Amino acid sequence: MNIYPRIKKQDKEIYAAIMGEEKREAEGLELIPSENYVSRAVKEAMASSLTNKYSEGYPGKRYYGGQEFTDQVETIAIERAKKLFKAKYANVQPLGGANANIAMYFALLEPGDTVLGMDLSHGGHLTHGHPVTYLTKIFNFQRYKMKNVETGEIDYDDMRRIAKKIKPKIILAGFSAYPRELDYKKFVSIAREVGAVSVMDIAHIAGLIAGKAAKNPFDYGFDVMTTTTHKTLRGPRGGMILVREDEEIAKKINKAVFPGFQGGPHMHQIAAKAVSFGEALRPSFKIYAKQIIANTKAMEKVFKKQKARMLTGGSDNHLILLDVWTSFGISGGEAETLLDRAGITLNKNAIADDTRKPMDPSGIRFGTPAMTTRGFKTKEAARVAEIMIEVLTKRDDATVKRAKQEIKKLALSHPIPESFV
Ligand code: DSN
Repeated sequence: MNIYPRIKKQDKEIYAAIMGEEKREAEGLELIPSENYVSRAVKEAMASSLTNKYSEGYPGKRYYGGQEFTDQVETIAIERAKKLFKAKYANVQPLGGANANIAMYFALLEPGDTVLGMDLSHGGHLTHGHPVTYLTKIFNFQRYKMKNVETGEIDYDDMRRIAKKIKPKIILAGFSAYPRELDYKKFVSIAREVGAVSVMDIAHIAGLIAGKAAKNPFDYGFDVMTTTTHKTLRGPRGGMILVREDEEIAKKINKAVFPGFQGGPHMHQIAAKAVSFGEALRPSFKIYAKQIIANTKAMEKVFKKQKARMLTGGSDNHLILLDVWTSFGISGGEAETLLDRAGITLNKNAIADDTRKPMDPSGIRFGTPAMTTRGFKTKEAARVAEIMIEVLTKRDDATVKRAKQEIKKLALSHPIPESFV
């Protein structure tokens, strides 16, 4: 566990909350597939004096003086990002994934233009055009879906038909709750057929791509990738935009990020991104990325044996979407609360064609990036799945209590690592 002597001395309230979170993370099991644990080196960068500096602009072209070291930091982050993802251009300034997507839309579209993206209920993301976002006041979002929710196959014929009809300016791939790999070739060919820019939001699987455990959309001709840096990639909270090769697109994206949307970049975060990219460039990160998928497969096997309903029939990546309503007769919200009491943190999630409401849907979403960082292998991952099934099936206090004890033991015997090098 980390200690914070100065905060302890100076601010008891915040210290207590931070220590509460430290304990929660140490003793519980994090199964939210978009979360992870960063190294101490990444935390040190985030806590550095770089937080003091304003650096509007880009390396070599800033609006304020005193940029000798911030330029070094941002240039290193950019170069490492380019190498990790085989990109010609990288913008490491977006403050988060939503910011990255918003800047990308404004860089590539005029108001009223159309984007064709994955339906949220079939695995897409709020920023891919959900009506609750302000983006939909400015751009026109149309959706494609899965053809078969039991296999996860996307309806590419329908996507092509819609694309030809509506002539989108962007064809958007990517997801926050989809457990399969996409057919990148098909996306790119449809985008080229209708003259759209192909964009993949890799936020969830960036670490799998960087670790070469998943295909890189740039190898199939995608034009742009947006991402967060804090999920499978195991960096600090933040965003990034990558461009395969088009200089004009890269220029537009830089302009949209700053001055279009953001002010001064958060240089301490950018330094932390650079440190985490350095970690991801090491051979050990490939082993980590492969293990994430092996651990998901181990969990998948247990749920398959139980004949539980997984959306798309299972998973090829880091996450599983389980229909707990059909499989165990409880709602996603109830399952989330029950498992939380057993020390397992995950999230309720809508499933494709859900008959229940978004605030208490039929599914739960969970994954293996954080447990894999803790050193869990397939044996431990499978055991976690067995414990989940026991809790979801029996649901009595004694079972939950027993599960919590075992989860705590498992967690404490796999402490969150301080270093990955
Ligand atoms: N909140 C992230 C997730 O959990 O997938 C996406 O924004």
